[in-house]
Amino acid sequence: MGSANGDRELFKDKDDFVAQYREACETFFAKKYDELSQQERFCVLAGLIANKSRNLKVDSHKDDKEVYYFSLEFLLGPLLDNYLLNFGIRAIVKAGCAELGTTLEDLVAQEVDPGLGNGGLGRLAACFLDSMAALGINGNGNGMRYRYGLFRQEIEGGRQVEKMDNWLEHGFPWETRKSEAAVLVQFGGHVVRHEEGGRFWFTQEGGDLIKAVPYDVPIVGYGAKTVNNLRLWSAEPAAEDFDLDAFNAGNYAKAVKFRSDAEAISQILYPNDSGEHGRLLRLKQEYLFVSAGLQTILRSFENKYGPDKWADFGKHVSIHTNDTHPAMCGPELMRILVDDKRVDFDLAFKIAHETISYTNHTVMPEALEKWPIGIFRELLPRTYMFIEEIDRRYREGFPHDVEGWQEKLANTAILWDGQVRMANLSVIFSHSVNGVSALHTGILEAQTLHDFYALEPEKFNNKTNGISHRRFLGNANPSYSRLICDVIGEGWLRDANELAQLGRYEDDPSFLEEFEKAKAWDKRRLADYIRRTSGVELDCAMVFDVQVKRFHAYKRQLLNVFKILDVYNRILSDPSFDPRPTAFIFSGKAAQSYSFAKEVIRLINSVAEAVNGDARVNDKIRVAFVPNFAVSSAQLIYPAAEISEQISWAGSEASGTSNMKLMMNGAITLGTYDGANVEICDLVGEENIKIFGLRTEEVDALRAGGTYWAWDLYNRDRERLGRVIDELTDGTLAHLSGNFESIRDELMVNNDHDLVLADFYTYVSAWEELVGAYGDRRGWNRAAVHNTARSGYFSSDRTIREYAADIWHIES
Ligand code: 26V
Repeated sequence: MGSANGDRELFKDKDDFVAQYREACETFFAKKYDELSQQERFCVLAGLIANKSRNLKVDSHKDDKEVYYFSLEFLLGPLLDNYLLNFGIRAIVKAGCAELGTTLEDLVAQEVDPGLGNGGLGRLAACFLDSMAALGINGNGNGMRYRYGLFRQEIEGGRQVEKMDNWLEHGFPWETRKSEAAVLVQFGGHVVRHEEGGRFWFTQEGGDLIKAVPYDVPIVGYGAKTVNNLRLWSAEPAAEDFDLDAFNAGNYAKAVKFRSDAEAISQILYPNDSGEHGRLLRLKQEYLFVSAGLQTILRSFENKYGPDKWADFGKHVSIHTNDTHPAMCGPELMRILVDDKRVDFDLAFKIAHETISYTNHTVMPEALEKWPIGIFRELLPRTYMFIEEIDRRYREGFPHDVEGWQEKLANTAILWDGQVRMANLSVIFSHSVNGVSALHTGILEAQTLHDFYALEPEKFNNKTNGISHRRFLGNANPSYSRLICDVIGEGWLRDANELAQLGRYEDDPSFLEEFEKAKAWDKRRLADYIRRTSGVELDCAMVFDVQVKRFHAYKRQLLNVFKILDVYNRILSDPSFDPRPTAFIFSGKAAQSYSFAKEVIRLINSVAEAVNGDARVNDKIRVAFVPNFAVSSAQLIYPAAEISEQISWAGSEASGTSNMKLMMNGAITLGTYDGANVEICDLVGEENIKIFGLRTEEVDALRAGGTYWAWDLYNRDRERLGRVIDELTDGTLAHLSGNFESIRDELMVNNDHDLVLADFYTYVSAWEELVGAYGDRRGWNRAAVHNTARSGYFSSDRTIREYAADIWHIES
């Protein structure tokens, strides 16, 4: 792929690159290139590119309006290859590295993978940064610089073991510490009322002052016309409050406690799906990045437009809140405007409301964030007053002429039952609320947020998620990308809709053969990686059937395991059963405290051990669990996949994004009618996807009817389903580290909340039909290429264009 950046070139040619690279080695390490380790060489290369990025003047922002995307998570993944692609200098750098005697791939592999996010939500934020920069939007990220990212996962005796993620060990070459831009954030203390000449105001006195120090990462858009900024905050003590007495008494830990207390705030990333909220430190994180971000934005607005233009704030600034973690943006913006800028209360609310928008990412009731009022008020006494007053006015202004208004008010108030309900806080302070797929937005409107929707339907809109096609096809899949560029050129990297041109090649036998070769190369690459990381040997002639995502009951990795066990049993007991040889590949992390999810990981590894070591079946089926799922390993897995497992129960997965990444790489979806699977189905047509299982209405009806009974399903079929359930506890799978009583209990004692048994038969049949079709290689490859050709819609460029037009009201 050639030059995407036109006149803004970093290196004239390969020789210029080599000369600059050699020179940078001497400047950075005072050593010659040849004397450096590969890790050091990577550092110099990344530092060189990062420096150039920082010094690039922003060439064009299509609109003056600034967007700030507030997110507690930005799951960036490795950056070097992405920068090279966006600058259009991959070919030059690759050739230069070869001349220097190394491969670019090897240098790229040295980069740490910053895991500053849990999964889909954090990766979405990173994709949005890429797209905002590509589209010339003045869009910046605001988040947290965690000292330790999401834990590193190792597997011991089949079990997940969590290890510290010391991602800053070798430094992070893309960031710059901006000490001069630090701001103070106040926690605790008490509120004092002041009055003078009939005017009154409040101050927050005492408590702790924390210094928030920003680290900036330049975000270069495709073509390098736009450089935006990701600002990540780190917490430090506001002053060196060294405890001299303690020090003199030899109590060194106490002497420096002020420092560790402050730094604790940005020390770790919280897992999002363990129900571990209610932690004071998490609330501090949420407030710190909100307050520090807002203070900075207001300061720069004041510098640009003057001290009395606050009424225009919403015309020039949009603040987007990624889920409810930044929900304090509303009351905190009001607090700063009212207390520091002396803006009138009503105007301050109007400004906040005009500026702020909110994306909801889940309808799972246990996932909706709530904080005890007591904790909240004690930590943030002044900000809380704004919540309380807005809640009071909301109640007062609530229409009393609708039937059942008391219940509707109870559902939508911010404060209830001793808690601050963050979703309601977000909705009330925002001018726009969106869901992340058509189905999900429908559920928000009809159920989760229905009482809000009935009051203000125009506030609600859908923005189906998207992914960076540049990273997840361009960077991740060089073999297929090259093939695509050969036939339709490079335009698709800028405009993913151009992938539709691949439609012309769906019936071209030589193109389909080339596709199969590219896929074979990707499968080999993944098989090598799997051998190195898990010791499992895969046969690349097998179908690669992939389920990679966080482990959660609703995502039903367990259903997939049940299918594998059923296939295993049937191969053994029925000589006529001869399914297409398949490699089942899993990867993903479970939250530390989520024991059910961790047991499912152990189950997969136990099944892997049983199956892979059983010569009666292991030429038919193999199972691999790839440890430590992260953006970098994901980029090896997606390209090699042939079946994309998207099997959450209908109505549970808000959107999913691995479904899009896999589809784009030519995998066929085997999925329920859930999240964005519905839209994938619409785009590719029913003959190019395999949909199975209960629909949302059926799930609702089954639950509402109260007639679902797991034991009935068990008793009805002791041969297949019953046998699989028994195998959880009869010793069949106990060799690695014991039986699986708790999983069996979840199904048979808790009556199978996630409907694994209910969807079992339709799922296994759907899988059999799908792999049955694999024998027709031409037909399969046709469907795979068709999936890629229709995947342009899922570029996050499209998603961001929609946010820009409908929510932020800017030109892109
Ligand atoms: C959190 C929790 C916490 C308590 C236990 C149950 C539970 C279930 C789900 C979650 C997820 C929280 C928010 C989140 O990460 N949502 C994900 O956002 C992605 C980007 O929009 C989307 O593709 C995923 O479908 C959605 O789960």
